[in-house]
Amino acid sequence: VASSLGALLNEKAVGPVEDCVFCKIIKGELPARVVYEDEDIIAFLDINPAAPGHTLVVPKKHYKNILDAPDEVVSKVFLVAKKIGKAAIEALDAKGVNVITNAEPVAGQIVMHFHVHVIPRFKEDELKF
Ligand code: D5M
Repeated sequence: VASSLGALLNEKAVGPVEDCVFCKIIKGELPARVVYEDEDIIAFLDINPAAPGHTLVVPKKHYKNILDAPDEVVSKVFLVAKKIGKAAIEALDAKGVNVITNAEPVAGQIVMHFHVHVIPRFKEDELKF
């Protein structure tokens, strides 16, 4: 009981967060160009793409960022990111991908719902990360 109680108290997921733009997309209250969806994860095109096909991979449960999310959620998100990276190479003829996540505003996090960026890279696209 102690360990399950401890686990419950450490559970950082919260219900849909009002004013969270990604929670709204997940609830279908805001449009998104969805490229992948399963029970736990949704992935959609970034509204402000750094490169064509720039995709965000997002857990459906709200966690603030990678530091707050349980390991299983982090694993699932990155496995989907890998799948999307491979799809970008196949479908868009990208030559590589950046897979990145920002945690906390000081690191550039703007949307406070955990997400991973998959950014297809093309020869000589001159992006800097
Ligand atoms: O990146 C947050 C990212 O989220 C940023 O690249 C823009 C993107 N964004 C914000 N609102 C939307 C909507 N409505 N659809 C799609 N993409 C969106 P961060 O890592 O927090 O700096």
